[in-house]
Amino acid sequence: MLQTSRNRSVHLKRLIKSFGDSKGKQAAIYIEGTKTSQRIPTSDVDAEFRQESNFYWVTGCNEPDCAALVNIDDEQFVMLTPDLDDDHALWCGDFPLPEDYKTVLGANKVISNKPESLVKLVQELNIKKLYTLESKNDTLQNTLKDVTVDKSTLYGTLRDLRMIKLSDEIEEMKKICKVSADAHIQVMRHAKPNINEYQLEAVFRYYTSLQGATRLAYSVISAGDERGATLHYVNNNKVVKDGSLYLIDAGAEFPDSYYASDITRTYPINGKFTQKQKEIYEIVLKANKEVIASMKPGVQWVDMHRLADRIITQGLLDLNILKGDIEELIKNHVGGYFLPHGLGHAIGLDVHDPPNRDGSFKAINEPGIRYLRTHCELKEGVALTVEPGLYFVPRLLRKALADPVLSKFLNKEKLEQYFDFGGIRIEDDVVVTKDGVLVLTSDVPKEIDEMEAIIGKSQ
Ligand SMILES: [Mn+2]
Repeated sequence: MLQTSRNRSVHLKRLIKSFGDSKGKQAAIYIEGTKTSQRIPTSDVDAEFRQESNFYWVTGCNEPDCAALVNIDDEQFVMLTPDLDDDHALWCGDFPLPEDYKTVLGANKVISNKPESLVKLVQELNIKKLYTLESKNDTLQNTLKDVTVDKSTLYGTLRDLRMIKLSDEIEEMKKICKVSADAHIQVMRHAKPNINEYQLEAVFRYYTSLQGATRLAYSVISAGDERGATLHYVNNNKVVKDGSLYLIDAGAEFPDSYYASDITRTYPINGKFTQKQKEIYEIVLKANKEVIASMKPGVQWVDMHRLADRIITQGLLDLNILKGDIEELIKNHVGGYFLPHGLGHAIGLDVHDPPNRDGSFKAINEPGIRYLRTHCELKEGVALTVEPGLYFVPRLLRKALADPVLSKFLNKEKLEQYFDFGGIRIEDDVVVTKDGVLVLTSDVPKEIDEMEAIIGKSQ
């Protein structure tokens, strides 16, 4: 059922303000929520409903099959809601009435969510331009023949607004991060040699569900042995061998407030780091901690990626896995073969909060950093993941070894000893404050001795 969201009216005001240039020009914002659907089109099983995040951010509405229109001229907010009947209530329970959308969500008007109702509304309000989002099934321009439908502006506007979290949103993020953090500790306690990856995934799901966070923010990556080097491994069905590393990347979300958590820890499944594991782990830990200590308003996120890349490159140089001059290694992007993904991404209502996919920054076409999903300058309220990693991906490394330039920097004999090592990633979620960051996931241990004290030791 509908819930009051304190952010909702503030979000709506910020959105309208962003379209200030369109005031007095008969323009409106139109946004659709998630429609109910079947899991498979021919089946009789409903797909799990999850509200579209932009729609939720603007309206605070977590009901299916709704849409909203915001008239920029007079700031009126109209909800379009599904026509539900007693039959619907019989199977699915009670549903909100038009009055509820007004009193709980602050809608000025509530109409039926049908194409003809939208056409009538747009005519009544004399709207000439509609800002909306791209959607797969969009027949809006055909429905509204006399209206200019702009599908490109709203995405970037909402992305930039959603980038800055208000205090209520930070509170929501703290809550979900705490739940996920506690579950990560439980996973550590349940770890033991020869356990299956799905059993540890189940521990995470169990402990987050127990706290009401019955949904995952993304598919769990539960990876033992060399599978930790597969960045988005989701099979989670193999036994984790004694002596190997275990990587778990998992975050839950609450089913009605949606904010995501995204945490990764990597540790030996048997609870004791070998010297070899320790050496690599400490490099990643250093990158994680130094980035977090360097983050504050005004800092460029791209520079933080470069800082992590430098720490990892230097670490591999110190271990004699790489050779040569550090500046030469950096210039040739050798680190990108070991940290082949971006340092982190915006997080909020979505685990990957809207990335800059609309060409608002020029991607840097270099190994690793090309996958950075955002190029923001840090500002108070920006929430990001910090997730440096160090992976030994044989496929990638064989390519580097065969490259006449890169191979000069690689100590082949030493490197080959790591081909079955897997990968290490340490991921925390942070929010930028006035002069630094608040780490939302600090409850999950990441120091070697702290983890060794917990792994395999159920309470
Ligand atoms: Mn992440």
